[in-house]
Amino acid sequence: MTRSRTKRTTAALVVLAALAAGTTATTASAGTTACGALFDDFNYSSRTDPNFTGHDWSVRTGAGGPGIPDTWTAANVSFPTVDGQKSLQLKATTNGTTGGTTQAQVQQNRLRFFEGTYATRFKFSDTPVSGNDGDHVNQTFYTISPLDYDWEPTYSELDISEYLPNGGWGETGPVNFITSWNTYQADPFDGWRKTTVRNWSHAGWHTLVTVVAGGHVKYYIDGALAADHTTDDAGRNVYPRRPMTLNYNQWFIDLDGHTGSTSSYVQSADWVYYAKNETLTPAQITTRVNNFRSAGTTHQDNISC
Ligand SMILES: [Ca+2]
Repeated sequence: MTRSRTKRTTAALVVLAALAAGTTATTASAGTTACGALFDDFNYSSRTDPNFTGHDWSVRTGAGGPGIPDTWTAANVSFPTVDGQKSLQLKATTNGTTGGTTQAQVQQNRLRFFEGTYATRFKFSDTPVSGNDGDHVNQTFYTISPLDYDWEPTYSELDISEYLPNGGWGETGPVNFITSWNTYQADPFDGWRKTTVRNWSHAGWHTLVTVVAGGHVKYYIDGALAADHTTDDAGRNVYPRRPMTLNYNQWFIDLDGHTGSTSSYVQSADWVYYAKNETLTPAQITTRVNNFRSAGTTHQDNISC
């Protein structure tokens, strides 16, 4: 239960901030027609590149969780070339103390991600780039809505990947949690959701595809179906019920695994794609991304509903 309490609380704050900025939520229903897509090859010079922020991305700073509170650090977001591909890279570091910890988060600001197909090419890391291994770091890609109040019935969240290379949340080895949410209460934490646990190493590059259509949330990793979620084990709907934001973050679920001086972990995303209200196969996603690249297109955003 410790697992999600801090996470949920803060994620909601982030989205509420987006709402306060004047975002308008829209609604959609199953079976609506396709209405555009977002593609980003993360071909930016830095986190302050005006094209990056101009494409409706923001870098989180300041207070709140999940993980170690108040450690969100803009400098931990960069755009290096990773294995030959310009990528969005998020770093998290810790020396085992709250004051010596930094975490990173990037998000699409507007609540416009709902039904359709999500995809990203993501590099998980099992080991730190410097320092001792063993920290309970969490490498993520997810969508989330506000929670307007405890047990709010339209709350929606898809944790497409929460990867803990050193375990945690009851696991002692590398584990990838895929979770679809119904709703929750923040304090004391209690929540309703469906989780698929993949307790083996996911180190390296993987293509994560999630299809949200017709009451099913289907999660694919490297083209293979990893989970098909409809309800939690008590029959409560975990299919999204409202538009969400799109997010990456890397954070520490606790500092219990730390030894030595500072350890640094990185996660990378080569590209992201979202086709609104459109059901695509992993192979179709690959074709579309290849077409963008053949055309020299590093970013396109024509989501129109
Ligand atoms: Ca790229």
